[in-house]
Amino acid sequence: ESGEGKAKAERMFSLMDGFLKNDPISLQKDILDHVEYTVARSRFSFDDFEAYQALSHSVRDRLIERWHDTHAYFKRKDPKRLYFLSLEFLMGRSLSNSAINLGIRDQYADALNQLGFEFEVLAEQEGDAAQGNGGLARFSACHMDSLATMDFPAWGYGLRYQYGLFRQVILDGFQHEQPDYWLNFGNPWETERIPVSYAVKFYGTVEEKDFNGGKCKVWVPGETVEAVAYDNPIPGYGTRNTINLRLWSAKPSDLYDMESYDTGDYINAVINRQKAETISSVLYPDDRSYQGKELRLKQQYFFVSASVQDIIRRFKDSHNDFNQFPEKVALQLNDTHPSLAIPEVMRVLVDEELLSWKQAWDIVCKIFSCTTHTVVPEGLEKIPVDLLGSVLPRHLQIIFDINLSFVEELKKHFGLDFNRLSRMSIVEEGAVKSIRMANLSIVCCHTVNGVSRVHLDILKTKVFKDFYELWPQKFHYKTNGVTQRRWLVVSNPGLCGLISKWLGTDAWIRDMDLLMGLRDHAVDAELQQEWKMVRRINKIRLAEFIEAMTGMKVSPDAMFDVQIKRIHEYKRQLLNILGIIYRYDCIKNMKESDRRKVVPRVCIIGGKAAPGYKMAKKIIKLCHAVGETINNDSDIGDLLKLVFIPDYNVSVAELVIPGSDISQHISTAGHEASGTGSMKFLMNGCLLLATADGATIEIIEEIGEDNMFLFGAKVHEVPKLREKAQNHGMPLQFARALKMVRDGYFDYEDYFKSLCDSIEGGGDFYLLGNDFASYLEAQQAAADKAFVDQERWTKMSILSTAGSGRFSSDRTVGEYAHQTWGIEPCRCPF
Ligand code: GPV
Repeated sequence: ESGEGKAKAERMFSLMDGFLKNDPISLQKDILDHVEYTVARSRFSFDDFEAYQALSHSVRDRLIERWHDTHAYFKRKDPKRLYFLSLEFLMGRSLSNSAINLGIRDQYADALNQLGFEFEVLAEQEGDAAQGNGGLARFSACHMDSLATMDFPAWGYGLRYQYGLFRQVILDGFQHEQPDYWLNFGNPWETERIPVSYAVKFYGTVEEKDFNGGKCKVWVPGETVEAVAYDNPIPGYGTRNTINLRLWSAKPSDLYDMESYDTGDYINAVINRQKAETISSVLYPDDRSYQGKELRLKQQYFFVSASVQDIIRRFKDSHNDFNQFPEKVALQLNDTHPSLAIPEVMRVLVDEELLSWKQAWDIVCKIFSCTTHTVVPEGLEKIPVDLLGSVLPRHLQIIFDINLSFVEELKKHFGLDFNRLSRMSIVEEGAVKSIRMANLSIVCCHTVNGVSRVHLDILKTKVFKDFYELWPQKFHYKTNGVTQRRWLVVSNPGLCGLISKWLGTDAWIRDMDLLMGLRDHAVDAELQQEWKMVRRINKIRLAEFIEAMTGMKVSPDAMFDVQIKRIHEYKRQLLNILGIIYRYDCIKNMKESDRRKVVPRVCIIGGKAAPGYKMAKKIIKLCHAVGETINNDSDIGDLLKLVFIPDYNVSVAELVIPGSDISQHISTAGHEASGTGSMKFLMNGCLLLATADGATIEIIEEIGEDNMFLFGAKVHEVPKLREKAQNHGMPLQFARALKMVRDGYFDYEDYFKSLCDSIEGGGDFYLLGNDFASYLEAQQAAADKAFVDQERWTKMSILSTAGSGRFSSDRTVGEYAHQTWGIEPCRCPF
């Protein structure tokens, strides 16, 4: 650095007066300054929402300091960086999480107290950032937290949707979708980076130009849209490292449509420009169903192109040889949604950086890896060739070229096995010729990761069998995890305090394996007593929430039995509801003496159905109809309640999970790739009622079968049982519960007919009938009996938490870093 530059920097630093201080007076002054100057309210009069705004700006200032230092440090050290590309991030609220990760939550709470405010109350003011659908999107969010905490030099990239996942409103028991215009109330966590913007091209033609004695391709676009960066700081816990989640927003481009200004129709030209913004306006709310929509394709490319330009610009800032690219860059694709990054990198390297095809291909093969989250081939994305050719003409050519050499390689390896060639080809011939994005990803990624052990088995033997035979070394699994910062520290402070007290340290917040130490105290009467107390307080909080949301009073003495997740036939919420109907019917027909032995139960169900998913919507209605009958039946009283929690999201989960006694993870074996909800419940000492599917199989290994309630067919039994289900009738209890629905016991029998038909008459694809008896057994014998023995129950609960260490996303991210990305921690000094 020049002497002049250094002098200037020193002068600026002396003016800054060092970093922001965290003593109560400084924090109070800071908050009040933000009230006055940022929120523009008088410091003598502001409400909870304004206090929340000022508070979050104050937290954000501290995040920005660390963010700057982290990035300056990364720049100086120049380690290999990971870029995590995902179309969905389900971040939820940021305030508590940020304050806790910065290590200053309690200082803020004190400072606020003296101003007459309560930290928790202000935290409740924040909206839920729902830029994603479900598990896949929460996976991205948990990974960001772990990447930051473990000091990895990583960036997240995504789209900044103006409308997040729809709000679920229930009217007369039916789901209605309302737009989630979450930015209405401002978003203090993001920073718009006006200078960081890139032009993204669409449509047009590809021309050949002479270049240096050869030919090169030039894409002449028909439309150009500007991508502007919005940065969201992600603080690690117990470290200064604060990484970045960069989300792109679409703006009209200056280059846009110059000609139309000459036509004299100025007003329409401006209105048309505005349409550019629709690209990032709304999140698609259907998880795992691909519809070949043009807007969705444009979203995917928009996000990918801006991210790739940004990554290459950063690389070129300090490097001039692309051969070093793979030593400095790893690109992780979250499912196939961002897989257009592959032809995009090829295009930039070949057409713009003028590398040879072979050079570019060698680089591409070294930098990409992906995670796949599905088990069903129907869930795989396919883009019609006509659509891709029109929106991205150059990318289609590149994909065809990649496929050409791939098919040559296949012929060498397998000979002229045409069936196999046509199954494996990136291009699907057929009524609608399309591009198989999964095949493209597998061909170009050096590693394909499944999300649990059994998931990888299914990929190897079914979904990607052909590819596994060709490249067995490419296929791996990293069992999912979730971050204990959000799912314990933020959401269950009571239990956290207890864990730290009994372990004698809070180091488990960065090292979850330490939780095993709780095993030694599982039968300690004192811990058991404290454990029960904390759990009871959480149940009371949940009961209050239920009353506020639904008007229903439930007793915290009852057993809280919870199933919260997206509504899907394979997740079998219907099995749960039919079980509840059966239980209701039993109680109704009981002698008074038997009733006294019934463990009162509150069944809680929550989740959204994709707006176009008819069966899922019927399941929501059935839940309400059954609840209506049961909850108003004076014969039943408090013995059984059924509550549907509307608008399930991350913040609701944070409240419900710590207050649950048992939770249900009851997918038909072989259908849930991993499941991550189960892990959050496990950490919080909630017992699992589950099938041996996805990650549950590995949970069993950690905590033992005795500490949970297992039931149902196993993965390998399912195909045979499916054949049998065609020929055999239903078990009696099952048929009886179903008949009540059919016969209109809960009204709406016409509406529910197709739901009943989907499981009766040999079509019981998800094997509800088959698993029903063992489901009831697990529910009654195990869960009811165990609950009565509170000592045993509490022991199981403690052992659940104690055995949850493996399911921290820190473990998962560590495995990815080491085995897939080849990155090392880069810890910014304090
Ligand atoms: I594919 N998942 C999801 O949330 N949305 C999708 O579109 C697809 C998968 C989920 C899986 O269903 C879960 O089993 C898994 O735990 C989660 O992704 C994270 O891997």
